[in-house]
Amino acid sequence: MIDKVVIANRGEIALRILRACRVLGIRTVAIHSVADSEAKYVRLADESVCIGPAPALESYLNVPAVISAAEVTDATAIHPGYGFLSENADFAERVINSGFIFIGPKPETIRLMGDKVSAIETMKKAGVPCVPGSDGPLGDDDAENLRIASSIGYPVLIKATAGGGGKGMRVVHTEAALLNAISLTRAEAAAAFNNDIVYMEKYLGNPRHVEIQVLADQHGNAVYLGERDCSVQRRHQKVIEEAPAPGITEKVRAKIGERCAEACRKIGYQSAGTFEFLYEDDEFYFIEMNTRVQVEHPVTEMITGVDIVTEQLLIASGEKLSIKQKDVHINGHAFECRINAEHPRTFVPSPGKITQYHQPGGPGIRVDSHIYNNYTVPPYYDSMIAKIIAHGDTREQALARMRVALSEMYIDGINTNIPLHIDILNDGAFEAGGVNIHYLEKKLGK
Ligand code: MV4
Repeated sequence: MIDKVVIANRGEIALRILRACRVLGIRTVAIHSVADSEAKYVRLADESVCIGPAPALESYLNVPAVISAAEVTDATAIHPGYGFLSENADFAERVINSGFIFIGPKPETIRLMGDKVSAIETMKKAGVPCVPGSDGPLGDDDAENLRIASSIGYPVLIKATAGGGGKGMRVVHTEAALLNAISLTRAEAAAAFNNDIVYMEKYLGNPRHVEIQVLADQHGNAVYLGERDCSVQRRHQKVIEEAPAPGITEKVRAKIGERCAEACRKIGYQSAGTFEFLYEDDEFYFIEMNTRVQVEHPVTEMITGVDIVTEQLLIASGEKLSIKQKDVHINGHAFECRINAEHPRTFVPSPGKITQYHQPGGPGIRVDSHIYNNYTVPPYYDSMIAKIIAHGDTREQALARMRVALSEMYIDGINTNIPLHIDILNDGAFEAGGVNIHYLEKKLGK
């Protein structure tokens, strides 16, 4: 059993992991940069280690420093949270080779899913529906690439195998533009990722981003916890997520969910994971798998009652999943609004001192945040400072509760995107449900 965990992250997720550990009676080590010395979760942890200066490359991304912190505190395991080193297979491998438990999937699974071509190939073989595409890397044969594109049908998308999250993609509308687009995407991928492998997919014009949450243990058990709709995004940063996804029936959920759970069993997946799909014209198309706990995991926790971070800790300890598929029931609806320290219209980051903070509350409201009165938001990291999660019996009730929560949340001293959230929640298209990935950028553009 894990008895001491190094929390290799910061901000709200560090606090989230800390709370899960404390409930299980697991001791905690907070590691932090110089910029996060005053953080609340650092004070709450049993021990803390300053691992370096403010820039993430010298602290949260510094592999030897993170592993040394586990060594000097005699920890059992390392939880990477999201971002930073969470999907770095080499890091996971070094954690394990140093004698610690990595709270996540096996390094080879992280590596497999980090390479999009191998992830898609694996999932296709495991019975998960994928986007029609090149089924593997594109070669140097121009005639062959033109043939692949015309058999898929234009528009097509050229993607870097090492990309993901929106980096290294190019839409191609005509045959005349194909070969140049492949060369350009290859060159960009080589420069950005040191990997020039690219592949081709049918370009879906107006999809929704719907993802399936899974949990899998080390004993071959896997469950799906339903889906989340994360279509409200700007420049590949999600802004609002909800679960369940509007319009997805129990039958459709069971069908795609079971495909994902079965794929986990087939590939020996362990820990929490997310299958990312594009959803268009009532069909799911797999695009990527995330091998970490995600920012938006709370909406799934609210509608299923399953504590995903606790399950990660238990799975990493070698325990069997505490739930079977028949125990998973979707109860009501939940939204998450990501509160960022940024200007609500220009999106310019707004770090600085929070001079007054009032946290919303009431039935169905959960706030995951590390901020407090007089906390200073450092300028070095992601601008997300809080997540408001609102649950209700119905989508309408959850939405009404979220509106009240947003109106109660008062943050003075810095700019936040709370006004943007209020605006989206009062927008007819969002209220109706089922907006696609272009919704927010279109709304902001006009
Ligand atoms: C696509 C797509 C349309 N067709 N693939 C963007 C990030 C990466 N995770 C995959 N992405 C996309 N892949 C095909 N075949 C459109 C996007 C996309 C997108 C996907 C999810 C959420 C937001 C997005 C915003 C722009 C483009």
